[in-house]
Amino acid sequence: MTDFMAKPGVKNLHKEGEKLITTHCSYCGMQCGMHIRVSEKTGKVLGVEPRYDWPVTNGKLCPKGVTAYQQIDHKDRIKRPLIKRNTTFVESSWDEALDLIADKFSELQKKYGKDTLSVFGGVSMTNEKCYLVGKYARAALGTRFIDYNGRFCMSSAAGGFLSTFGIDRGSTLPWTELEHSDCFLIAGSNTAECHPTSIQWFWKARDKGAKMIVVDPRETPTARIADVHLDLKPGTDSALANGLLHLLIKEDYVDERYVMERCNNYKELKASVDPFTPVVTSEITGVSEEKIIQAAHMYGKSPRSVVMFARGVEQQSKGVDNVTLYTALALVRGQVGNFASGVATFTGQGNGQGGREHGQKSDLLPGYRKLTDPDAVKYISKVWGIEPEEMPKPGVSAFEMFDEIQAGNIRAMHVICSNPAVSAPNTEYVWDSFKKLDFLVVNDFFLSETAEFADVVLPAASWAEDEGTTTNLEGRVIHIRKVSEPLYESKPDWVILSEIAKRMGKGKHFPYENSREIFEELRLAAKGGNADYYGITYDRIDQEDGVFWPCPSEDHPGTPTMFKETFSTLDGKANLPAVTWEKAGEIPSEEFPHILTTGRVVFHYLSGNQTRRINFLMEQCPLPYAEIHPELASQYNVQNGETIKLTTPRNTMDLEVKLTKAIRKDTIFVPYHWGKKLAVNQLTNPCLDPISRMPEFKVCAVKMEKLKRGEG
Ligand SMILES: Nc1nc2c(c(=O)[nH]1)N[C@H]1C(S)=C(S)[C@@H](COP(=O)(O)OP(=O)(O)OC[C@H]3O[C@@H](n4cnc5c(=O)[nH]c(N)nc54)[C@H](O)[C@@H]3O)O[C@H]1N2
Ligand SMILES: Nc1nc2c(c(=O)[nH]1)N[C@H]1C(S)=C(S)[C@@H](COP(=O)(O)OP(=O)(O)OC[C@H]3O[C@@H](n4cnc5c(=O)[nH]c(N)nc54)[C@H](O)[C@@H]3O)O[C@H]1N2
Ligand code: SF4
Ligand SMILES: [Mo]
Repeated sequence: MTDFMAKPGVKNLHKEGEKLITTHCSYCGMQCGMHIRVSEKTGKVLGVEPRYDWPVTNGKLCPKGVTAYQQIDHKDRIKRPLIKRNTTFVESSWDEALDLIADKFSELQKKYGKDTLSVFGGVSMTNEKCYLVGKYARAALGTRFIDYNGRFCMSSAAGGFLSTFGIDRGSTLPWTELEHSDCFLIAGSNTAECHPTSIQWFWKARDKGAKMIVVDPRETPTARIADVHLDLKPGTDSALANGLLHLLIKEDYVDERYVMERCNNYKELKASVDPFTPVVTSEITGVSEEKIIQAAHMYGKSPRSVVMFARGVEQQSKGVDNVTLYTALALVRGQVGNFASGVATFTGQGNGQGGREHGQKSDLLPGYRKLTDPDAVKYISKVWGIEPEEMPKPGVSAFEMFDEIQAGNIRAMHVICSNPAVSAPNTEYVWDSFKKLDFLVVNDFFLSETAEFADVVLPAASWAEDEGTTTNLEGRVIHIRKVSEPLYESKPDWVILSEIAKRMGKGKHFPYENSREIFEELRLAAKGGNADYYGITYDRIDQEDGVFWPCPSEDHPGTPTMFKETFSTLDGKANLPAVTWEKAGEIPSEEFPHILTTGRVVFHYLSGNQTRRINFLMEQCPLPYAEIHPELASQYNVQNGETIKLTTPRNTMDLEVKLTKAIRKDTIFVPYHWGKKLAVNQLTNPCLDPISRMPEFKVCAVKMEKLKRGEG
């Protein structure tokens, strides 16, 4: 991580002839504060300066954040709309591209019905844009098929929080309190690489004696700084969490009064964790009994602990169970709603929190209202000016839309801000689905692997070329400022969607002049909902360093700490889980004897369509590789740097070997930021969690073979 901490007294970062525009990074949920340097004369973006006075990140930026501005005036930007003629893209005017889309969409709907169209959204966009994507699908296109990339990201956390707390806000406490915590239990999060600017808070706390327990099959840079590293077998988190709960109960660490007053289902939880003795837990998870016991005592003794987790526990076919069980650790200790303690998931994408609250999900309407709730439908229809009967019914989850394509039920798709050709599991199936479509439209600023399949590609403005809000991993709504005018002929996504709506005869529902008008409508749509933004305004955000939702009125201070007195369930109590451990969707067999898990490196972001274009980041990490323990490698006589073939029941790919002792001997790790033949998602298992419909990116069975020289 690059440390830009200013020397005391250094305030003025201005340089002659430049202005600094204060905004936030485009990438992860940390949403680090930054200033973008812009030429006063030409309006050109010149660079970045840290923002020391942003309370969440204090001027820190990671290697992606430092170079994020280089996307803006990048040579690879899509400059004009592209229409595919025969097999090559030809530049067109906006009118021609938009007319073609509206004609094609109308023709297909006339032939096959409204639901033949589908929308695949994403949450690297502002709240305003995410809100409008949902409205576009339902009020302009009139289709029930809309879902988004957060289904691959936050859906298991959402499912777990909804069932436990009755509301889905990623963190129950503000990040600025973390320095006062005594213990962090971090499961399936490689914080040091994926939310690097959080690490400063752990260090501050550790300077005062705080403990850290990390649960990960790899000794990541995060696990390396832990007091205890629980190196579990992928896919065994619910056994581990049950085992820790077992010990907390047995060793008298439960806050009985809190549990009686504030939780349901404790008796059932007690019964269901009973079989998970250290012996049994160790047998299932592969973690030594000693370490499990040590961790339980360390956590149990701490008066202010925070349980934190991320995709390592969530991207599993039992992801929701995992989330509810890890959350229960905090509840039985009576620490949710208290100072410097609680539960947090590390929100992945920049607007992974806000983007899931306002209607991009197949079953949700703005304000986290349920599409199956007639009152919610009535309310939102009124805000949108449509008849309740016009509101489409719930559709299906992101990956299941590809099944609908295969079945012929979906014939056109509009992908806005996602690259599922790289990031969805079992990519071969996804590629085949894209080929089966009659019509594919993609909004992006760089030609992605998904855009290559498209019939029309629309050049979206980048994050720096439009104003709006995002909601960071704490639940704090923040202000993204416009740094420059949209370059070339690009347009903000909300303008593009409004233009298509107009051509579909629905222009009256999309009358916006700017993002602020959309935010005003969003506030109203979210008013009284589960995720209430009604009291939040752009001015308040600027004056108060962001505002935490729920914030029901302009005189409400916002809610940095959740659940101080009550939970958001019907009876105000948190629901403890009582779920046992079940095997992953696919486990090692004679034919596929090892476990494959996938994830990230600090230098790349998601499908890599943005970071693979930044020279500095590519120099640091140009290609994917397979992390393997030397003992496993020796069984195959494989040396560091040699090439192996990995095969799962779905596909096969070649990868360079990186030997490391920082991984379990039964597990192979591959980062997923590359496309086509370099995409590890060729191998992954699309098995879904029954509740969240989250694919199991973190566990599948794999076979490895050594390639001879010249092969591969
Ligand atoms: N550098 C970088 N930062 C990012 C992103 C990025 O692409 N690059 N993406 C952002 C987004 S959208 C997201 S969602 C987050 C993701 O942030 P993280 O979830 O922290 O990242 P991952 O690498 O996917 O997975 C985290 C860890 O889970 C471990 N793991 C694998 N299987 C298991 C298991 O069965 N149990 C447990 N307990 N752990 C397991 C892996 O070894 C890995 O270290 O990062 C955000 N920040
Ligand atoms: N194997 C494996 N697969 C995974 C994961 C894993 O851990 N392992 N993690 C999953 C997770 S957590 C996630 S979040 C997904 C992410 O998967 P994707 O949704 O594919 O992620 P991105 O690469 O962010 O794709 C966003 C695309 O939109 C573009 N874009 C960025 N901002 C904007 C904008 O404002 N407007 C428009 N129109 N376009 C924009 C970018 O250039 C990029 O092409 O991947 C999932 N896939
Ligand atoms: S990628 Fe995340 S941690 Fe890195 S600078 Fe951007 S917001 Fe901050
Ligand atoms: Mo994510």
